[in-house]
Amino acid sequence: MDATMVPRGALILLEGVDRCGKSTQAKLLANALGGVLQNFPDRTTSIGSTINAYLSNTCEMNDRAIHLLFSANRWEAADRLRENLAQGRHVIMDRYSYSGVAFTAAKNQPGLNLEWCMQPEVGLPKPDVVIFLNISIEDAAKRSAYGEERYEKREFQERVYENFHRIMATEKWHLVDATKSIEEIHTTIKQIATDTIARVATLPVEDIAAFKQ
Ligand code: Z5A
Ligand code: MG
Repeated sequence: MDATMVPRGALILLEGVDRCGKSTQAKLLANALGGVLQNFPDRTTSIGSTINAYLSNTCEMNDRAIHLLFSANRWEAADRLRENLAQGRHVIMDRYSYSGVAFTAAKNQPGLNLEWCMQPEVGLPKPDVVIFLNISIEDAAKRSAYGEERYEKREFQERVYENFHRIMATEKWHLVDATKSIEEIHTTIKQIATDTIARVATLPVEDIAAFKQ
């Protein structure tokens, strides 16, 4: 590596079911690493505001159309993600493509299987590491009552949980026990992140991976 070049940043993803603690841990990790925090859906964009309207049940939408909007919401952030990584900044993501796939496929509609749901993600930056905060729906539901948003229903959440576990059977994710204390989980996650940062620092910037067919 050229001495003037900065090592590239790491793309770190936190995934998991509702209430597992993603947002809590993503904030803590971003602070600890001095990294950039990126939530999905990003409700601050115009696509994000349509997603917000859908999630809060103020509009209806075709299942495929909303799925593609969730994906478009990632595509509109993709250049910025790559730029941050190239400039040596670590990006910590709170949900990403796998939430997109696990939630839409949980609708159990004909043709909306995991494979179809993953197609619009092809070409997006692939996380360097996926940290899955593992907790049962039963334990997660004890943290606070489900709210009013569209997917916040127990039976639906059970299917999302199963989908996440189907996806992870084909990927190398880090499974972290999300029933531990916030501090214990943070320590575990920080170690995984630190190892990942060291691993990717030697890779050329052009090597930022993308989801493949
Ligand atoms: N969605 C989709 O359909 N397609 C997509 O492509 C994407 C998303 C990206 C909105 O997501 C919805 O969009 C979501 C998936 C769908 N649907 N649902 N349902 P969101 O990310 O905006 O959702 P959220 O409002 O942030 O909630 P969340 O993600 O479910 O929560 P969380 O971030 O995992 O948990 P938290 O806010 O950090 O913590 C929850 C509570 O537990 C809180 O009171 C904490 O203080 C407490 N907590 C956290 N950690 C612990 C521990 N370790 N012990 C005890 N208590 C804890
Ligand atoms: Mg959250």
